[in-house]
Amino acid sequence: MATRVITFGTFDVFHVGHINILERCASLGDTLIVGVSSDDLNYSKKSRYPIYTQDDRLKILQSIKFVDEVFFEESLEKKREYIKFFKADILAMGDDWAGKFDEFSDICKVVYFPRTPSISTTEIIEIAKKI
Ligand code: C2G
Repeated sequence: MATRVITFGTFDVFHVGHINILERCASLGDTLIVGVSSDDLNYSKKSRYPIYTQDDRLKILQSIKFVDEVFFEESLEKKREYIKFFKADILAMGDDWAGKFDEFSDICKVVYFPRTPSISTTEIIEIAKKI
């Protein structure tokens, strides 16, 4: 049976670290589903909105060849619901989240990949501010 992989993220100011994690996630199965954190979810976590709107972030993700399905992640509390709704066999995330989603290993396999070093949205924003 086809293996369905799910991952979550904001994917703001899209960069190669994002491509690398999506490529790795996709390599685990046949279908990659991406939960894109909504603008409101980001605001509730960080007290600021992402640079790119949720619609633009969704559109970018939809256009990536490794990605098959996208949806807005509206709440961090709904991961279990999303995993079930999208019938995911595997939840995969970068290792900045290592251990954080182990609670879902009763309904799917949980995998963490190493982050791509030396690149992040925060760093790009800081560099852009200085220019
Ligand atoms: N990532 C990576 N390497 C980088 C930067 C990011 O592998 N240099 C990965 C992260 O580990 C994550 C994904 O890219 O798996 C998306 O990163 P963020 O947009 O920062 O997502 P985040 O805010 O961590 O997700 O439910 C989780 C939330 O949606 C938040």
